[in-house]
Amino acid sequence: MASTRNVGILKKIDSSSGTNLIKIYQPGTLNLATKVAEAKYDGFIASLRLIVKINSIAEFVPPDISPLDSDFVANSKNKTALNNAEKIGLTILIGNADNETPIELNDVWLLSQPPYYYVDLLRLLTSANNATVSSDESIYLKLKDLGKGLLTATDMLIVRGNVIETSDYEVPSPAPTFNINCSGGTSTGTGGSGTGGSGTGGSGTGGSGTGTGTGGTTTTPPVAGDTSDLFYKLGTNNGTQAFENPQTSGKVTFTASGIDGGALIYLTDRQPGSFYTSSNPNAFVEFSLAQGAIKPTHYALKSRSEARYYLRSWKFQGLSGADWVDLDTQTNNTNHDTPDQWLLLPIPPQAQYFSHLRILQNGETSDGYYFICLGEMQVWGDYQI
Ligand SMILES: [Ca+2]
Repeated sequence: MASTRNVGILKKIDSSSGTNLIKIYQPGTLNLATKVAEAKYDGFIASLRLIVKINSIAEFVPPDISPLDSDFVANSKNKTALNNAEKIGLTILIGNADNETPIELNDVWLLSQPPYYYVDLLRLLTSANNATVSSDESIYLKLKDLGKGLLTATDMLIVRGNVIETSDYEVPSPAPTFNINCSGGTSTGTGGSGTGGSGTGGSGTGGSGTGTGTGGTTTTPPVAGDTSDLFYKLGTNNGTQAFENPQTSGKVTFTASGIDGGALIYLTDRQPGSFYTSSNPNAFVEFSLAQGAIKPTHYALKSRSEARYYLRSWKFQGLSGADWVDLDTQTNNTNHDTPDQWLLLPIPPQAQYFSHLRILQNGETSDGYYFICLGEMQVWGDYQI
């Protein structure tokens, strides 16, 4: 759909202008704040007036025309007065991309008629009610010395106009922004209600009481292995399709410091399995999101389907600019001690979204060496595209 906008022309011409070409309008060059760089505009000049304040030359004296003068005589007197008047020439020109030198369209004489008067420049461009200026055209003015010099410090011309600009350029729709809640489950509670008991007996009196409860929706922490994590939601397109490993579809890309066993794709396949890096100090497994970023709240690591070489010391980090930021640090965490065992880890509140995160191992495994052995990884948080 074509876009339309109204823009104003306002240009001051003074003694500094000399006989230079003065560009007063080119479509799409005004109102930079609303300009779309890719768009080409056509301009329909609705009004274009020149305010003339000239007092450096002799004031124009209108001819003495009698009501008895015939039209011929009156015209003749006017012509003579204008011819004899002191004046400054003004030329209006139009140029386009194919012509380095703009072409002169019309001239007008500027007189001294204090305090000021108007010249309708639109009439110099067209006989129609508006002048069309194509996207590759520009309108110029140029002063001309007619024997009495040019503008001096006490003179001023002001160009004022209004233009309706249109463009066939379609402003692209902004990228869809959506938010996937990968922050665990939500539960809606219903309040209980109770009525107090009453009773009589002996010398006792029955108790009485009422109870009401209010229901509410709460976000519950994720459970390792659940389906509220980012990788599962990416894999199911936020629950709209059957799960496909997000590494297969390219929604997330994993890399590692080295691979000695299994494949990175096993880390998001929702299946038991065994992957391990090569045994190098500071081994890492990192992933980057093809779209969007997450402000993580939790992550989970599942041990591989074979015993030994459990993770003990590591950092979970997010890439901020060129720096890795520690989101969680574990030192000699001995929770992993059997195959296929999940470990859920909370992350302190973060202000930043990350699209590139990693596990960096900074100590030996349970059995020495520096393998990172994992069966699956998960991350939760606020994910936005
Ligand atoms: Ca797996």
